[in-house]
Amino acid sequence: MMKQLSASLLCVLGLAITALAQDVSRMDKIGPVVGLTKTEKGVVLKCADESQVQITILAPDLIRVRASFAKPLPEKDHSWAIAKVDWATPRWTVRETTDSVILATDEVEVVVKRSPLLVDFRDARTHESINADEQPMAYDASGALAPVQFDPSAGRFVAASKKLGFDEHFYGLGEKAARLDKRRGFFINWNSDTPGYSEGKDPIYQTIPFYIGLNRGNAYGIFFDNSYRSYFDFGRSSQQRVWFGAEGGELNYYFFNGPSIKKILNRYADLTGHMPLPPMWALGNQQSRWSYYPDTMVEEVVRQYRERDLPLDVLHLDIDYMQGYRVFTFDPKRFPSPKGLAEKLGSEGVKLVTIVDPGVKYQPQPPSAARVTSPQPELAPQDQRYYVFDEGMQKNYFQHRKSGDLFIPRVWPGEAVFVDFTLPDARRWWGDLHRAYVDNGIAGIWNDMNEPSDFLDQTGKNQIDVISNDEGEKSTHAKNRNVFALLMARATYEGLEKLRPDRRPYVITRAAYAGIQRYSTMWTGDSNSSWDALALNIPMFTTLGLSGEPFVGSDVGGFIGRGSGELLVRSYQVSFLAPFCRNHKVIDGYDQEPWRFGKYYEDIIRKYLKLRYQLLPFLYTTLEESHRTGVPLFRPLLLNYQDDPNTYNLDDEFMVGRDLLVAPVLKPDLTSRLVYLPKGVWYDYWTNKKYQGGSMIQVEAPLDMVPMFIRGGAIIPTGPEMLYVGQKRFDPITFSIYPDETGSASTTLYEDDGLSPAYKQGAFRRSTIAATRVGVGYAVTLNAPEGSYDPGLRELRFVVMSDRAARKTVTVKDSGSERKIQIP
Ligand code: MIG
Repeated sequence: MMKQLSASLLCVLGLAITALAQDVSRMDKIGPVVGLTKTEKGVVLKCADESQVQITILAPDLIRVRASFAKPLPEKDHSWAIAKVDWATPRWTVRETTDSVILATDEVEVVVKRSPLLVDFRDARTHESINADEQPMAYDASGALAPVQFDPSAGRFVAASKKLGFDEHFYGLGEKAARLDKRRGFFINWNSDTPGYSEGKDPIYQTIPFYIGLNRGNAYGIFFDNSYRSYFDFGRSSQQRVWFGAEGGELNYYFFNGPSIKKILNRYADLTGHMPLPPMWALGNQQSRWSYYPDTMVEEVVRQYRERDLPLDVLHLDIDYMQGYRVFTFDPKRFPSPKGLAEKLGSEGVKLVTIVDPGVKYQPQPPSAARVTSPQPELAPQDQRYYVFDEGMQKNYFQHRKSGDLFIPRVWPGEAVFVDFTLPDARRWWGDLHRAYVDNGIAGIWNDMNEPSDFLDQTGKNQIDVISNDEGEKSTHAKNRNVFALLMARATYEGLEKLRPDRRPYVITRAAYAGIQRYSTMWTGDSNSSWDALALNIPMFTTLGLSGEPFVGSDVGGFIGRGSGELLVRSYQVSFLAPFCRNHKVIDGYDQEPWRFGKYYEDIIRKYLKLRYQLLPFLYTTLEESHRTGVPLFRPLLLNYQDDPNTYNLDDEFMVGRDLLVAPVLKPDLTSRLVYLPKGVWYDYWTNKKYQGGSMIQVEAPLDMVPMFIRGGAIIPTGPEMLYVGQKRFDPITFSIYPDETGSASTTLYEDDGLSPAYKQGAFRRSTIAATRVGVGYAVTLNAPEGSYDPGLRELRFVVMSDRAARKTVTVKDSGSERKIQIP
């Protein structure tokens, strides 16, 4: 029965996709090149059919292609995703042959064949093709694609097709409920509220139209910066073609030259923005529930955590803290003194994060109704008048339909309105409203429902005629849906930054568009409490990392459905090393806090949470690397071992940074599993047993143990055990040395105040540590650190882990200057 059902489902799906793909290959093609204008940064090609193609050289490894069909390129050139537009033009050349126009940088050669117009990105040195058009760029001139077109008024379907390599692999594309390698996959981007999604559900919450192709070990990237509903086909409908397209807008994409994935991620971060460092406590353990209320319940949860000796940094308040789901208010009965509560929890080392949805309760009142006159409007009764609605109406910041009617979706408060976040003034206003939280000691903001979700209609059809100002363009939902969350997060981040300039903002979002990392961290929405959903964590986190979003996590234990102690423990064994580690559960779900299944499970969970806190110096160092380089903390093996094809499809293991490899158990009742270790020396974290990598090994994995390995050549810095970030200083710091074949190991340690934005001005300390074997002992060099931050005098311990029996520890005082340490 199930088999039949899924077979027929597949059939229907297959048909739909084939039809779509055929349409793309039958689409109208851009005309041949008939003229060329050279500009300072590239060329504009004129085509026989009045189309234009602009090729812009941004960096030796970054080239932009922009095409308009049957008309000139528009003057306006704006994207919410792009962080950097002022690129210093690198050295480049252009030459023409009878059949081609060839642009070249030191790295890439862009060969544009004139007729038919085909773009081929080649290696400038070898002249080998890296990524080439399979067909000319295409558009839907006749509107024949109407059945898939969401908003016919939005414009025409535009698409590009690329040759598909026989052994080419695809990564990225943001938040997809799919495995790591996207080869043969077909995906749609249209931000959608999809509770209880499972593998294959598409689209889900986010749109990151950026992917990485990996062909014979060499990688390139493509960022199709188009916020309309978009499509990516990695060889699902054709053996020879990859295509991507969108239901409107421009064909506008960026080509990133590798060959290393890390280099591409670095450039992608330059283009769409680097993730700023969140406060260090964001790496602490977090707990949530839909919903904890009243205040005494919140206190009880924290009390339980402390009584049970479980680390905790953050507690989330879900929608029921508000007065009738009115954002920027507190229910005066449930939370009479949010400030008092924040202070109380603060003394236990726990911060509060409140959820903020985009839906502002629609609350028109007769003019006679009393105004909110309380000095703290967010705490005044709001049933007479609701200050947020009143102000937004008065300032005309809410979205309207084309007809001029106010757009009134239905969300948690019932009838509601949405802010037009494309308006800079509206963003500033929304940001300022967060005073209601900041003044009450709320430490961070959780943005939910920002697809934006509408209970009346989740497809977006009911919003299709909603207009956004969009820099004066007054465009429709078809263009603005996918950037709504990005702009809301931006308003939130910029608001927090302004209200509390000496603190790093902490924002977490469900929906997103490319560039979101500049403003917010994320979690993967309403997952299931199931083994399948747990297994999906790894490809989802690593894929998000490969899409420019380093700070990721999911509801630990799963959000919807019935969990178990075993599932919760295994879930922590994945998430205790994810940037975002938060247990969360749906309103009608069974309780899921770490102690809810009994002491046996609680004890194991405690062990992993404590280990997370001990690893903070290592995790924070790796997070700072993500901020600086765009290379994520939570990595697929292929990111560190790009030349090893055994890693290309591997998504039941992950790495943290370069040095830690984790192979969690993702199925019930298992007490051992196979683990792939890449070439090199590896140490079992628990037993210190040494392995030679390059093969699969079978390892024990009883419930209290997650298989974990340290790369030979690594030094792992750890701190003391703690219950919350800031409870103790990082004193001592222990450097565990895991020598490679040659007896060497090295690392860096990044530190700063963990709270303020001063690190951007150089208030950090980066230390490099290297160890080499000398006779039977080790010589350790601690280089003079970089940066102006001074963590104060403390102890540094050095332990060589090569041989557990003969392990030696040397402790020195950290003086902040160059040191040579001998380990006998
Ligand atoms: O319609 O705020 O993904 O984490 O608990 C559901 C209530 C709205 C969805 C979020 C979930 C949150 C819930 N929200």
